[in-house]
Amino acid sequence: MSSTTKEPDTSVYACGDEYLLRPGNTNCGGCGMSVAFTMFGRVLREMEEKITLVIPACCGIVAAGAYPTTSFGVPTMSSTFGGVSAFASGAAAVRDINGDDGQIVCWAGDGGTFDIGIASISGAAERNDNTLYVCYDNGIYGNTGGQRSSATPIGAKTTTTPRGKVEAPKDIMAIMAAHCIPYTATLSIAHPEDFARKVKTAVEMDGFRFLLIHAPCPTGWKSEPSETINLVRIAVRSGLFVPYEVFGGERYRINVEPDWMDVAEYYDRQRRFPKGSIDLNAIRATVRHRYERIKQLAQMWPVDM
Ligand SMILES: Cc1ncc(C[n+]2csc(CCOP(=O)(O)OP(=O)(O)O)c2C)c(N)n1
Ligand code: SF4
Ligand SMILES: [Mg+2]
Repeated sequence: MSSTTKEPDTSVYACGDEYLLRPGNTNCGGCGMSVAFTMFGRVLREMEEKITLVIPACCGIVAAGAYPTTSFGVPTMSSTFGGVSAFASGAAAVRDINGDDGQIVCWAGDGGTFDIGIASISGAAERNDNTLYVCYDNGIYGNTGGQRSSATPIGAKTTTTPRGKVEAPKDIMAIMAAHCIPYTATLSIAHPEDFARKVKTAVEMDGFRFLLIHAPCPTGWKSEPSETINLVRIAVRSGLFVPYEVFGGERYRINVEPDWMDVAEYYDRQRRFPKGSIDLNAIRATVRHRYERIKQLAQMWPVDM
């Protein structure tokens, strides 16, 4: 071993591994969830924070691989969809009884969060159970071949919306903030410093914390794997995805302002929006309205008061 080789810090990741998500996993090329996982793991490693993962059915748990090998460098529990937060709350209770430290992290997709797990998530949030919930939102049931979820954007063609989805996505941030939990935030993998700061902010707090990550799925979005970061960057620039944070359910802060690049740039780079399935002018208006609403909340109830 050369003198420059870094010894793995076995106190951080139980397997003594450098990685939260190891290379050689089965995720698709350009998978936004994989990028987010790696970024998330680096921040926790830097903070020397121990992690136990709780992952329901989703691409996140498929990435674990087949027993006895695994792509995860930390202890990982595979949960049912409906019980994801209940599993995590139980693990957190055991951690506390044993006097252990570290984070119990739920890592779940939009299907598991917006739709199927919402009851147990709401219960844990209402009790303010001491867990960190991370939802990677690819706006689709990716693992099962691309069905719609309630996070799927208007106009997107999925296997269950062959002509394009009609309904607008559920506002999960508003739902979680309404639980008055200590911290609720949106994260973009195109803004690594803001991403890292928010993970640190969440980790340094106790109680139920909720992070929502915009995570392109090239397979479901019919986008080029090399476009993943560009897509999330355009989403922020155009106001489609607003990086913001909410403290205690009432103090708001926008972290990256849009420069109002045209939203068409976002839609043109994906082949999941059939011709005529979207009205770009209506989307532009909705995006402005949503941004103005968050902005007003941030002006009325700023973080630094
Ligand atoms: C109660 C229940 N309903 C449905 C399924 C089938 N199922 C497995 S993964 C999945 C999609 C998950 O979507 P999401 O949470 O968004 O994660 P992604 O696959 O996109 O990573 C579904 C519907 C299941 N395992 N359990
Ligand atoms: S289907 Fe989508 S979310 Fe799942 S591993 Fe592939 S790119 Fe990632
Ligand atoms: Mg999904």
